[in-house]
Amino acid sequence: MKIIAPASLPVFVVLALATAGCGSDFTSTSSSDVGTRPAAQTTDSGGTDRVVMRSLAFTPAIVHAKVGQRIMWTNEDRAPHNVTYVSGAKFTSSRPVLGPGARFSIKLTQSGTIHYFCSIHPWMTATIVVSQ
Ligand SMILES: [Cu+2]
Repeated sequence: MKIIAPASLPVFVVLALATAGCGSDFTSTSSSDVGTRPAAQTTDSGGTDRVVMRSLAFTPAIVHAKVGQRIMWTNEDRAPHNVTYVSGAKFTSSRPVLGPGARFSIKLTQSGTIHYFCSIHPWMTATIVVSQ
């Protein structure tokens, strides 16, 4: 069964604020996946960068993108996940539970560095670096 929630679903997870102070180690993971990947590999013709939730992690953990592009997350785990805003250019977090196979996307409207995490698994942190 697949349920598509309306984009207007107001999801503000207060927990994000409680853990926002622990962001200093955001860049310490998954360096093996970031440095060697050509920029074009994660960007399709529509200007969408894709991030997967897999093995209880966001991959890639750091995405470099441009204003106007979209980011799309796909849950490839058996566990539920979510995309919860922490800091940087504001976006509306996903609904609280993205089940296996579920997708969520946002459009990047301003430059800056976005930090987000999965509030179900708070160690799942990741970053989007948005440039003009
Ligand atoms: Cu999760």
